[in-house]
Amino acid sequence: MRVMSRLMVFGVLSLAVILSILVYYYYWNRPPVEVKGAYAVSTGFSIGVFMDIRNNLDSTLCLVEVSLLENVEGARAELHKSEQTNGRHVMRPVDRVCLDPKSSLGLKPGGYHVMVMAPPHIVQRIIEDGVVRLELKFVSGEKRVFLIDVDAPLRGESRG
Ligand SMILES: [Cu+2]
Repeated sequence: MRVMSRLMVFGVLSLAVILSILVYYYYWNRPPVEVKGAYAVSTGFSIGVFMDIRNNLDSTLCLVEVSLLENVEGARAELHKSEQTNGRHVMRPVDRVCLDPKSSLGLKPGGYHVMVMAPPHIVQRIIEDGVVRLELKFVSGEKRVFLIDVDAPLRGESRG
């Protein structure tokens, strides 16, 4: 019995140590900027790219530039915001998207998004491997720059 209870104490202590290490890595050792759940939707004339961004810094973080990593001529990537204006769905380019300290933001249909624009045959070439590759440039409140590569798998096509 005494051996059993010693084993149990040892087990509980080991578990506590392992849990502390896990908590440390997940919460205190998080990367400054996290991008998750990226996906792309093609209309045939353009590609919308959507994702979740997390700012783990203690300062504001702004997405200031998006660029296509694929080696194709004649395509450009822009940051857009979709809005309802007089009951109509419109989108306009924005020069930055900012996140408060320790906050998340979803780039999603109907809101902020990345849009790749190109002639249809170039759009076809970009999506033929099923993935849209982007580089995102972030600048933090204390002027640190973060370059993050994102692979956005194609999630179907829609016309219009
Ligand atoms: Cu757009």
